[in-house]
Amino acid sequence: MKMNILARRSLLLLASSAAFGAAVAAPAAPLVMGFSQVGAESEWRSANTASIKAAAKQDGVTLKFADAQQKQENQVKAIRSFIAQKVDVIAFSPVVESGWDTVLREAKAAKIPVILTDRAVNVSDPSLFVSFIGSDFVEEGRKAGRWLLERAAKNPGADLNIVELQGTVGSAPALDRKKGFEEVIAGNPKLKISRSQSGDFTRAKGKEVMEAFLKAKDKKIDVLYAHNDDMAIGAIQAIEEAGLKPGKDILIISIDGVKGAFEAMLAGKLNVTVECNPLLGPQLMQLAREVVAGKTVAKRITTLEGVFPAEVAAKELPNRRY
Ligand code: GYE
Repeated sequence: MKMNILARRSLLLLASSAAFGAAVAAPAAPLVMGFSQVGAESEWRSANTASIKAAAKQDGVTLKFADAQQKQENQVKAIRSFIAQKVDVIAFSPVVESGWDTVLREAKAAKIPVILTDRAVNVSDPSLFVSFIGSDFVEEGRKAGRWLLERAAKNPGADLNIVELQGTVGSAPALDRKKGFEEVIAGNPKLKISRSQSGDFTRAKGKEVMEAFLKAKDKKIDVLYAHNDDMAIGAIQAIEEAGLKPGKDILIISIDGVKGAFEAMLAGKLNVTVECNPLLGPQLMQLAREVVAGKTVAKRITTLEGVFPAEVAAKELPNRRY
């Protein structure tokens, strides 16, 4: 791991100025971070990007930011270019979980520490990254499932047919949100997922896939579980266009807690959103400083999050920061 780059740099500067008889320390060079973002697929992602950029600015970190447009190959390219530029630290939000071993080994060989933000990776050697800062997606899925269990308990007897809009195939939040939800609803045999497909975390895809679910018409749909708010919002449009009432004819559960979800809840079209906090910037900058200074940091840093049913939407909307 790189040891205390900033201290080393200011020492060098101090030594060279001392040689000219000056006793003042020149300011330390700013920390340089290469950040590879997933893309701009959702409201959550835009808030996450804004948080990272603002925190870097506030903290005096030079940020090299690359948008991968939801493609792993673009992230690999960006990471390689950060290595070539010899940045102090690399941070990235991996679009999918697997396929990172090679490029992360290259970063390790170049002695550049890597921090994962938001999404996790599946690597054989955990020393390929120093820390992971982000949400517990399995727990978010469980929270969504628990809301439905409680709701179903108020209506004993009825079977509920659930359709699921998954996030990006192979991504940590899609895999984990599915797992957590399924684990909880397994507690009630009347709750069954009949269809499940990816909507890639976008509104447009969420709408398109929901249209296909509705067209199938083999079974009445009672519940939609969407892995993020944007897909739920897209699906709401599809449901309305099919002449049904979202939030009433079909119960809708989603995840993120973005403003758009609160507005949909106020309009009676969404029943609940599980919070996933995208404002990771300040924590990331602090962590990067500690890592570059050679401090031992926690391998896993989890963000704190709540659940917001429609009943509290009006009270909570003014407090929302994303
Ligand atoms: O839920 C979704 C976004 O990785 C937690 O990615 C993030 C997810 C978020 O596109 O809206």
